[in-house]
Amino acid sequence: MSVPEPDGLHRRRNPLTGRWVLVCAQRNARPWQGEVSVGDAPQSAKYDPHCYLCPGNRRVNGEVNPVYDGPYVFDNDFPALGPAGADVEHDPRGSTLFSFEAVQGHCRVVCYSPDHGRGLSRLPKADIRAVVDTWATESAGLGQSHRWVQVFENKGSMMGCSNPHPHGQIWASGHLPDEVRLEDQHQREYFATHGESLLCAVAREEFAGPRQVWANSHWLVIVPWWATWPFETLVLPRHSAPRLEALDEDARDALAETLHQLTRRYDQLFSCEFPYSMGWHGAPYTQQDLRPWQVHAHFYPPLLRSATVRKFMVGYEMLAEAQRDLTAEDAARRLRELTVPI
Ligand code: H2U
Ligand code: ZN
Repeated sequence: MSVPEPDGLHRRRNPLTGRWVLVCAQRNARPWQGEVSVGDAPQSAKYDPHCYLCPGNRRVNGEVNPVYDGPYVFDNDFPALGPAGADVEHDPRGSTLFSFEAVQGHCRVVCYSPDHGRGLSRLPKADIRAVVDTWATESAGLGQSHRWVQVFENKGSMMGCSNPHPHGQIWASGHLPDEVRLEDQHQREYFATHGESLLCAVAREEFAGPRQVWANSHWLVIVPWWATWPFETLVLPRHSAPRLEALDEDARDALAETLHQLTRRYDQLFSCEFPYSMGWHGAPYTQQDLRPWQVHAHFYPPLLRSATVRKFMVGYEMLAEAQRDLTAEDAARRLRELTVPI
């Protein structure tokens, strides 16, 4: 049984990270005379001759993209991570105050489709499925030589996306990044105590509950109990699946349908190209025991009240803890009650 909405001011704990969020539902009614951001204009052209990512066009470094007809993946021309730097080793002698370690990694860019004007929310389901397959194949490939493979997308200029051509990124690294280290630790601790995967338990408890946005036989979309961003969602498998590449054909088709449902609902919510950062977390590649882990996607959209008014994670959030202005249950209900055109 899903836990109902608590009354009044309270804090909620995120069992994946151990962090807390302060929930002050009544604050969303406060007057707003601050920044009103300008939303992105929808891209209507299928092809833009000036786009670095369109098929057949020249990228910044001079390389020419092939005339691709499905997802297209290439090595990032400006990678944040590369082969191990010089001979910097983890050096505890550095000092306990100023320690450091060498990092090694590989960065790729994934163009979702040749169509410059169609992001995930506008792609047909078969094309979203092709993106799912690409994420899975790339993760498995990079996972052979990296401990962590981070698949993600920054959508919209509000989230720092550098180009409107629908695309995401993959950063693989030899180290386990901080956010994931926390999720790994908490999922393992939960499994050791309860003998069940934490996110399997969450999916079971939340199915058909007040925080559900959408479900099919394989997937569940919820505004998590511990959401910090106003319309944050978590995409969870309803059956055991530690990584994207473990998903069978049916689960991948069902995921394409789920992403179609979620991203279309997002666009409808404020009648705009809904911005977000999203990404996938699955079992780290050095992990022997995969049972604690469930693959899942986090969607972190910045918008609060309209296409132009965003939530700022500033003063209290930076200095004390996350705080949200509407409850997870309200956000879920608003997303759930939208109808999605076929
Ligand atoms: P973002 O929009 O999330 O920044 O992702 C775009 C990435 O694409 C960015 O990391 C890369 C940028 O380095 N890129 C290339 O590798 N080549 C190009 O010609 C343009 C952008
Ligand atoms: Zn383009």
